[in-house]
Amino acid sequence: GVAALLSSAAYADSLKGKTIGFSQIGSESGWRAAETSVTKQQAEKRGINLKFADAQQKQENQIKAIRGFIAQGVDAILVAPVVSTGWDAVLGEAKDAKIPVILLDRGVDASQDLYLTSVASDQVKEGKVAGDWLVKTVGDKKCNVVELQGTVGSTPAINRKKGFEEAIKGHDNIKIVRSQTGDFTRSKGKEVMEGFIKAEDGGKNICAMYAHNDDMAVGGIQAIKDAGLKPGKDVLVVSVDAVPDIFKAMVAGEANATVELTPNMAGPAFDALDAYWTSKKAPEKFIITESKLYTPNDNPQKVYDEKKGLGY
Ligand code: GZL
Repeated sequence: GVAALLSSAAYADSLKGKTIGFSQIGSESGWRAAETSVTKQQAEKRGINLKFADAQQKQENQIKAIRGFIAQGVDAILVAPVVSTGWDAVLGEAKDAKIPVILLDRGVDASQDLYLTSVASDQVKEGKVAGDWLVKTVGDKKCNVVELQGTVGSTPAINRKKGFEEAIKGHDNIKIVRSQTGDFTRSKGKEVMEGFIKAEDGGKNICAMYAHNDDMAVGGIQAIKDAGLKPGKDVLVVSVDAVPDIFKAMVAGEANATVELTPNMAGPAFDALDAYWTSKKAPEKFIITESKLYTPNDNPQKVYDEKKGLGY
């Protein structure tokens, strides 16, 4: 109908018919799965021929996929880099092949001229927003925190830790007593939280669990319940992503706060490519997506219902 026609007309032709490779990390979390489905929807809308490669969270598979895209002579490459180091060589090969690379949702420690632009959230801010919420919630009450870190060496894990520590600095009543990676997955989050509870006298003196993503938080919530404790009450639960299942936990009174991360990193990436190909002008180097705090005061059932329809 006309609406569809108008919406497709909203996208410039410079992307139509182009072949773009997407090296995706894997499907370790609900958020990652949503990013994949949104990227495919965005490509479809723009008439882009998307070549998708799932790396099962292994950097060597991402590097292989990128080399494959270069060999195919794709027009552009999207990469969600699983860790921040080890990209210089392969990004250099893409540059030599004159194929623009756009980073999605995580950063790299490579020089900025090796990629056209990066679309990601301000992950230090995400950690800060989470920490500020905890500071506001506990006041000057003693609060021992256990932290479920994301994938070791990934920018979200590094930055979300940094931001949270900034927020609790100067509040000596709040202390991170245990911190370990749960690799952004539910199963590992549950396993690590079980270890924390065992190590912390059955979890009695654990006041809060800070997870770098909701999937690890959901796993941790199960471990808290298995230990006979009440998540959301005995142990406060704060995390990042705002995926549907954390709102389901909020409705059940088992989670307290999450910081939203949009799964639509590809939309701004494709728009930047379109601008670059149309105007020959390089887009801004860092496109930063919004971060918003959600708590049970924000009608979690309604948010759950809305998000459920967005490709999670
Ligand atoms: C953050 C993104 C993280 C999500 C996790 O930008 O890289 O990776 O927060 C996902 O859910 O595993």
